[in-house]
Amino acid sequence: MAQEAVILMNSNILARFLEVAQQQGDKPFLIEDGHAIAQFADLEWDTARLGARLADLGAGPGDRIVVQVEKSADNVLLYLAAQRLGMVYVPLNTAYTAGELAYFLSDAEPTIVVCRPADEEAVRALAGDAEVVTLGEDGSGSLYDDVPDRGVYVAHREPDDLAAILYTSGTTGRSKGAMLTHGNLLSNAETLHGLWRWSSDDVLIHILPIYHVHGLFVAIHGALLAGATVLFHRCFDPAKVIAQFNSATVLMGVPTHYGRLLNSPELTPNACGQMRLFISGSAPLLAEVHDRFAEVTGQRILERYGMTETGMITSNPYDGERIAGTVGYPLPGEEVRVRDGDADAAPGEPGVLEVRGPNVFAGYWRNPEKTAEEFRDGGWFVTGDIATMAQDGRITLVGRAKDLIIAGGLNIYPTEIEEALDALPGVEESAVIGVPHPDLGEGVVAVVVAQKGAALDPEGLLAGLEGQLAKFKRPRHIAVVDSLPRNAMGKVQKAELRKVFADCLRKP
Ligand code: MLC
Ligand code: AMP
Repeated sequence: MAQEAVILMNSNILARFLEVAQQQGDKPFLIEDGHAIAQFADLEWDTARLGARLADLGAGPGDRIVVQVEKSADNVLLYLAAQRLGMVYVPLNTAYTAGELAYFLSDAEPTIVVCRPADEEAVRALAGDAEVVTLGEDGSGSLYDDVPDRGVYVAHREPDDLAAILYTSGTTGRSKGAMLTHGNLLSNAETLHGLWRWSSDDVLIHILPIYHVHGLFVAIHGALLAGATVLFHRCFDPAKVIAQFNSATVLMGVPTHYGRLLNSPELTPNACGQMRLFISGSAPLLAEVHDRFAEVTGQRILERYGMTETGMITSNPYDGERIAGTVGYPLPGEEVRVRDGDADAAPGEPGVLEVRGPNVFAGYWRNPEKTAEEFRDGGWFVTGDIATMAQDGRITLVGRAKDLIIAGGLNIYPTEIEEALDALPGVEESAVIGVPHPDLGEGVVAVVVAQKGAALDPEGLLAGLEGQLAKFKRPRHIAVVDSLPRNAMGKVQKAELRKVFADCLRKP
């Protein structure tokens, strides 16, 4: 009988990144303020030891690690070390309150929780049996207390094994954990690698948080797969970023970043130096911002569209025409359709955008009902975005079927805020809407009706929300009104409210 060679391909995304890292010699991976804070050559050993530390804490493949810490090189290494061990990485926005965290911990049931040193006591009270370790912005904290002088191998993972769970809110009920596999993450990273012409000569300016798809997967994965150096920023300072255009090649941001760059006197026609690619996504980029950026810099921003559940779905072309107000074409290897009921919408006609492909997530964590609701036969995922598809396949987003506000690239679900407001004393009901905001794109406005005899004021209501909701979700304007406009079916007419309050946040 012929001997068949069995080749065990490891689909762990870290295995791929380490292959690339090995070819980068002594090139820095992360640079902050001119200093190398992580090297490609060290990734193997650093992640091996940190992986051993996580193993010593009792974790193994498939176990969840919940991480709510400030952006730092150590945070990036922690993410990679978790992948090394085959763990499922669950990053959380640092703005989430203890109340929000309690839910994520009970849902994810992690083996390890990594939090900021200052939060340790509060997190321990919520973490049950999980091991709690701390990681400060400066690398302090108990995570590094007992890192052993031995490493762990890169765990073998199949393409369908989970690499991460990212929580994303829903229009109803609590946040859902989108389960992303090694196959999802690697396929999206490889597609974007080719499409956006990543190379090891690239230098990425990294200004995004690393608890979302955009900053962690699109940006960090893109650089790791290319062997590109990253200029690391913990917060966004337009002047500092513009000063790096001479030594960098790629920038990724949300529209708010581009608006702020444009408002910065340092952005001049000669400022763009070496830059070859400006990418925007996570929220609609106003055509006006796109055009002004092109006028000032001579560079057309490349707008792309994606979701937590799917990674990137469409992109304007690298070489072809980048048209303001459109999100370009479906990525290679992915299929997109625009549905009007059970049929495809005619070219140019609006419908709900659906996507399928290797990028589409494996479902919502421990929530088969929600998963079933969001998929159509044949594996099509329903995005909830309303789009048109031109004859040539170009996609334009024209609205949302989901009641969602996107402020500064962060998703905010009105229902969650309405529920919190309605639970406050004296509140009869409320409606939360998004209205134009010059810096954030959209801002949150709450329209509240008082119970009979109750006196409500906006300051009191805001104080009532304190500690319950992450700050970025809090209304920027609260109006107390006698009643909410309703249609014949009794449904609150939010479109009406959006008109009435359209100008209330125009001045930031
Ligand atoms: C901060 N604040 C916000 C806010 N960001 N409020 C509403 N919306 C936001 N996005 C509030 C804070 O709570 C704080 O309130 C005040 O504004 C100042 O905070 P800050 O930290 O100084 O803000 P700043 O640094 O200016 O942050 C703005 C920002 C940031 C745009 C740089 O929000 C950001 O990095 N956004 C990117 C989010 C992102 O990565 N999205 C990708 C999701 S993935 P107070 O009361 O304390 O003063 C995805 C898929 C895809 O969507 O396609 O990419
Ligand atoms: P999230 O659930 O945080 O991943 O956000 C995904 C949502 O952000 C999408 O469903 C879109 O509504 C929105 N989005 C992402 N990219 C764009 C874009 N380029 N233009 C408009 N909306 C976008």
